[in-house]
Amino acid sequence: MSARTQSSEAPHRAGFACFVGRPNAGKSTLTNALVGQKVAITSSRPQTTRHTVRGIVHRPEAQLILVDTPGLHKPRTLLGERLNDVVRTTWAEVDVIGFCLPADQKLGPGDKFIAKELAGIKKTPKVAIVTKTDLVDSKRLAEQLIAIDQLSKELGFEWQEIVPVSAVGDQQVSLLADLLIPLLPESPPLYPEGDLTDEPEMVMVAELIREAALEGVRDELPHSIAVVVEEMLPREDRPADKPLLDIHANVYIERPSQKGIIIGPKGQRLKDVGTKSRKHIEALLGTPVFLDLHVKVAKDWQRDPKQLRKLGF
Ligand SMILES: Nc1nc2c(ncn2[C@@H]2O[C@H](COP(=O)(O)OP(=O)(O)OP(=O)(O)O)[C@@H](O)[C@H]2O)c(=O)[nH]1
Ligand SMILES: [Mg+2]
Repeated sequence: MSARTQSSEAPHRAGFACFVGRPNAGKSTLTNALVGQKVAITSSRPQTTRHTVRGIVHRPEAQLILVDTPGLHKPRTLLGERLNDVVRTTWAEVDVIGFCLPADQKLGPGDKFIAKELAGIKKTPKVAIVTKTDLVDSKRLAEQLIAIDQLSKELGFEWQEIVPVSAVGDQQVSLLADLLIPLLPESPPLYPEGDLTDEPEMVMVAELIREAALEGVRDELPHSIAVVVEEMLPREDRPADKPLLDIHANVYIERPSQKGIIIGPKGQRLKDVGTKSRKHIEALLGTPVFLDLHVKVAKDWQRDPKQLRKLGF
């Protein structure tokens, strides 16, 4: 940590740092670890994040607003193209770009492609973040650090920092914040004290349902799932000390043949998704919830502009 950030006379800083990288690189897990609370859903399936999610880190001397983005990938659908556009718009607007590269995978064409695009954004400092360091030994980590340094040199720019972190092992996570903060502009706080995200509750609820629905599904199905909360209403006629919130949500899939998998034998799978997500929703909202889930087909929604609009993309 530099003397400047420790000094009580240091000016207050506030600004935006985005996390970009390939799908599954650990961007959302890192965002949650820095914020200290789950603001973005995560999963072992690639392309989990589908919109930018802001997570806010509060320090006495700074407010660091993290912008978690969808993984940048070779698009195969209109949804994929839209997600990539979101990433490119985001990195053009932030104060610092954090490029996440998993320690347990050698740099691939996907990483190089992203680095090349980043090289073109001259004005914004770029920090390379080596994620998932708990999965590798120190020799492998050293090789990765060298490869990442080499990559920027080949492309004619320098990383402001190269930081190895483990969000799961809680290693160097707060150091990363220490290194990002000096790269933010001088500014008063941009969000009220205590706010951890600006995600609307309805969106967070839908995401928690999608996260539960993603668990255990394979192949194309994770990509086919979308969730929309239709209504959240306090149940009438409940005593003040025993409130209940009724939540009605639709789980969309793309083909009638996928319906059976999502619902499961005798509806058990959908029931499990409901039970699991309800726990997280109740923790988020701080109130008991009755969750009503319906599975609907939105035919080929990932490729259909009209359906995408309906689903909020
Ligand atoms: N061992 C280990 N696993 C991690 C770490 N960070 C993330 N993961 C795992 O990596 C997988 C992907 O994590 P996400 O945070 O969803 O990745 P992402 O980059 O946000 O992925 P997209 O939203 O699809 O672009 C999940 O299974 C995480 O549990 C880490 O520090 N250590
Ligand atoms: Mg993500």
